[in-house]
Amino acid sequence: MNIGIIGLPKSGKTTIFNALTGQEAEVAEYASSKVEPNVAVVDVGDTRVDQLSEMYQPKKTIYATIEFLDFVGGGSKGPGSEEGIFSGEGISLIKSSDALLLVLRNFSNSTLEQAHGAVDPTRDLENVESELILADQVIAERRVERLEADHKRGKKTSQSQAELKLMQRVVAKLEEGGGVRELELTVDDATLLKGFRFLTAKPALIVLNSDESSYGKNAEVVKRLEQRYPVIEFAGNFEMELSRLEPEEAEAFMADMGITESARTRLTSFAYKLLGYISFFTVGEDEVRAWTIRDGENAQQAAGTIHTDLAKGFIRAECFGYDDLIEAGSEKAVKSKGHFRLEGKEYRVKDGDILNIRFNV
Ligand SMILES: Nc1nc2c(ncn2[C@@H]2O[C@H](COP(=O)(O)OP(=O)(O)O)[C@@H](O)[C@H]2O)c(=O)[nH]1
Ligand SMILES: [Mg+2]
Repeated sequence: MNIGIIGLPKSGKTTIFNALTGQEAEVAEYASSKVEPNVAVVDVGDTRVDQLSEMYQPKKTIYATIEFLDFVGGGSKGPGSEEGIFSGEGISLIKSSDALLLVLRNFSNSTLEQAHGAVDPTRDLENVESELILADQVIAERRVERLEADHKRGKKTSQSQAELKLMQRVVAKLEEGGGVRELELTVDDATLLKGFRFLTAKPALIVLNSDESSYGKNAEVVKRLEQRYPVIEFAGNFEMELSRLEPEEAEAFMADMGITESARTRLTSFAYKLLGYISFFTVGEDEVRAWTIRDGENAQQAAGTIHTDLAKGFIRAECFGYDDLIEAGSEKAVKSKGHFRLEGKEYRVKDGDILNIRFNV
């Protein structure tokens, strides 16, 4: 999974990026000369993986990972421009993200106040959204023009007519300030639109980046923002400091703030739920490993995430649940209790399933 962190300049994107990844990318009040995005891949902490590793004592333990991208932008002057929130290569990178994290400033200091206005996350959200919409409009309108020109020249198929109709719906939706994700689409429509990688089609969540002093006391703002996207509140600066401490040390500070889990853990479980991801595991002496798939995917698709050969030559999946294993205490006990199953291609994999794919190539 790949998450793009976006937002207005100085909303605290890099601060949040550091908090989530434990990196030390430059955080600055003033425009920085840095242009390339910050990128980090982090393990998705999962106590189930820890438990499995304990039980199997494998040579390697591999967690699922999330990649975070922190885009660098100047002012707010429209997409693609030097000043846009997605300046330069930002826009093409952001298009490859699976999901967007919209960081909104909810902290104040006098320097930022002068350059970027008083704290107003709702206004900032509107600004960010209008840039996302604008970027998509450019693409959708261009496509409509192209298809119309083709039709005028007699290059008209039932397929191109269907696409034109669909694109006109996209344009109309964006026109009214909505996102592509709000359109009701058939499977075919969705497949067609996928290729355009519209920004407003991506699942998005808001990080409300609050001042330490107001953290947890922003219920009203949160409620307002939640009408648009799911919201998670962070005290960005504080979380960034926390991510640099040893876990035991961090815990004491977290308790003071009423935070029970690290920003990374909270964001990860939030994102999994929101984006409909689940984990399955493979276990053995060599390796205990977590894999990420979309909820609803079947055993063959799950096999394919491990290796394409496993999907192609899929025979059966040997399967038992993580909870069954913990309850029984060992794989052997799972079998004797009758909780060890053989599943076919179409079996819908559940969160926490432990799979062993039998295949033949
Ligand atoms: N008080 C406070 N300041 C913050 C917070 N997050 C970021 N800042 C400050 O805001 C400025 C911009 O932060 P940065 O992460 O570089 O923003 P970016 O431009 O969106 O990447 C820096 O001076 C940060 O120290 C926060 O949660 N609280
Ligand atoms: Mg930054």
